Amino acid sequence: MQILSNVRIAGIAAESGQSTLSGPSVIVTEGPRIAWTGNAANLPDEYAGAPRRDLGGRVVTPGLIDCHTHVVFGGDRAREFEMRLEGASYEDIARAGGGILSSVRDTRAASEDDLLAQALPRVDALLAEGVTTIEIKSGYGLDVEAELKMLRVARRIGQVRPVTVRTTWLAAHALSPEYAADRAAYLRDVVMAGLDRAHAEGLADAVDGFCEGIAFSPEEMGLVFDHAATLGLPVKLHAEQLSDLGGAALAARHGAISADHLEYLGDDGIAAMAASGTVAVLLPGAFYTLRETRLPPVAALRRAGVPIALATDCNPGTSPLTSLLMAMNMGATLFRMTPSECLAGVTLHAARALGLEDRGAIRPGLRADLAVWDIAHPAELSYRIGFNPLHARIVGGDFV
Ligand code: DI6
Ligand code: FE
Repeated sequence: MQILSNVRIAGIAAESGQSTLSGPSVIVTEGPRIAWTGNAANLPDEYAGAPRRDLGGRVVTPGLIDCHTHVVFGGDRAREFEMRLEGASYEDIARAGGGILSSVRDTRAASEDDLLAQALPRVDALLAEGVTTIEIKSGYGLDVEAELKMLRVARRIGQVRPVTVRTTWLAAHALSPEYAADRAAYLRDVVMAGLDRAHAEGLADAVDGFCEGIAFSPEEMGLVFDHAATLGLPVKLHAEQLSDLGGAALAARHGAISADHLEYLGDDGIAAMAASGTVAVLLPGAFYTLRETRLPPVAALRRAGVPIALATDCNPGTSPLTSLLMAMNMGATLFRMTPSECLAGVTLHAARALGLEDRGAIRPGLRADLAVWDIAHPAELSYRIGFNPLHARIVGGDFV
């Protein structure tokens, strides 16, 4: 048991939606959970003897949650970035064997230890900004063994660093070259048979896919989701990133915990997501990198009461972003989300996007995953660009 004293707790006002800050408060943690929060004067006697740590009036938020990443992959795509700036199109690069398939080659060729060593600096950059939970997807293996390898590396990240890792099976990210002539066989032999293996080995917490003209159709993803349901696994979807195929509505029909990207989301998709409680995960790093101009329908999502989350989408092709604070800044500046929406987007709503009910807020009974900041007001987390005011990260009650 410990008492974190002299903290100011960042919250969100119910009526105005603006960020709020409590007066000097205490948070009592007991093991990995929050036991009590409130004004020091009301501290129950049972906690009075616990060791105290004075946090000097600093602002405390829930630990940040990056609910959409592809942080495990081999190699990088800096040369491709350079080629695009020299005039090559995405298609030119793909025809020359680059693009996503170059990441697949590098990921297949890497050992588990190599992939771990390559991913850790990216993970550490996220943790240095107060991230305490991270979702990690497969999707650069595109064969069963390489996909499983990616998720084993993801699990190892959660063992060697103080962070909760949630894993997602994303074999339906792209069609592997070996199956170019037989999509149905890819779905059967790699996506679904591999999912059975991942599930049996405890490697998959959820199932995702890329629903797009250049990837998989809603019909194909429906088959994958039906299979996920037989295993009791929650589903989510990369939907409406480059076009509107009705992916979000499909995901909502399957009770998806989230639909992600959503630049081309229309009213039907919004209504379907609102009805099913599916979280909208917006990914401004990919929007920025691809120099998209079509904005996700933030105002309509807000009106419909769809919870909005923000994530880095950290990946080597379209979002080489390892800063969740930067994603918050982009959520505000590019997408016109309010600072309090941005904060909810990387805490409470990000937890919901992962199906986690035990975190994302500061309340008795929830996990004591906290971030302590050297700021005067929570809006600063979205306002600053490229500045990291983290003072301390607390994971399961421990300062780390
Ligand atoms: N959406 C994207 O933008 C990336 N994946 C996805 O589902 C692209 C991944 C890559 O180019 O490596
Ligand atoms: Fe993604």
